[in-house]
Amino acid sequence: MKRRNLLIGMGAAFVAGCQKIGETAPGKALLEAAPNWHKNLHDALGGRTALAPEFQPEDISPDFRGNGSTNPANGDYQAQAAAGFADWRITVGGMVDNPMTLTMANLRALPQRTQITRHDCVEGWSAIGQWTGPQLSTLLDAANVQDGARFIVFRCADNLNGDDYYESVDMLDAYHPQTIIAHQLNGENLPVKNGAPARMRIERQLGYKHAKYVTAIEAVASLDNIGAGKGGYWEDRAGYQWYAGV
Ligand SMILES: Nc1nc2c(c(=O)[nH]1)N[C@H]1C(S)=C(S)[C@@H](COP(=O)(O)O)O[C@H]1N2
Ligand SMILES: [Mo]
Repeated sequence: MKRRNLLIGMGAAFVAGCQKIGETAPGKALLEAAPNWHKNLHDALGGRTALAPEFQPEDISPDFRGNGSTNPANGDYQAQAAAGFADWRITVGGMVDNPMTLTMANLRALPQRTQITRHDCVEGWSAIGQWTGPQLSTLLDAANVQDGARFIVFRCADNLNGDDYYESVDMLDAYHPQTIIAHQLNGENLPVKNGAPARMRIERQLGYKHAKYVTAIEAVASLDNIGAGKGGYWEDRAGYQWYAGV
């Protein structure tokens, strides 16, 4: 099913279209995925499909700091990094018709999007960077997400204080045009501190949603049995909101 077409259909007429979208079956499912007031408010304001602001090259921060995990020590990450991530694989699976396994060369061969955006961390810092990578929607369309799927889960290579980092978004953010799997920051391969070799950019969301060191992308119907069931590492651990719209 092509939820992307629904998004394109929403476009600028989103506010006026809210009711209409709510009447269609997939639209209703998307709106029902709203678990909290913040997301509902964002929906009501028509902000869900709007683009995040994009900036100019002169706005780029001289140093994009690393936060959270900045050099994963667990698993075989160090060996993979030493090999230039030649053996890195990203799987696309769960509720999809065509599960896929991608190399970094596969990711780079897809149509690319480059965007200069501001990253906002809840710890109280922001930075502007230029990110390049394929849109997540390209992969999801190729994998053909099944009708019952409501969320996309991102698995990460790092283990932080005993728990594997992971994150999740709903289909509106998954198919948002600025949601990309970035493999470049400011025109260079991603530094290890920023999530090498690939990390999510989900530009309508706060920093902790932008999963680094991505190893797997999974379509699921429910978040209940993943981690502690709250949809992400910080959501499980510290009660951060699952919907972190900016
Ligand atoms: N795998 C993984 N992804 C992660 C984190 C992490 O610790 N591990 N930290 C998150 C947080 S809180 C922020 S603010 C951003 C930081 O991205 P940066 O290191 O590129 O600044 O990554 C997010 N994604
Ligand atoms: Mo953060």
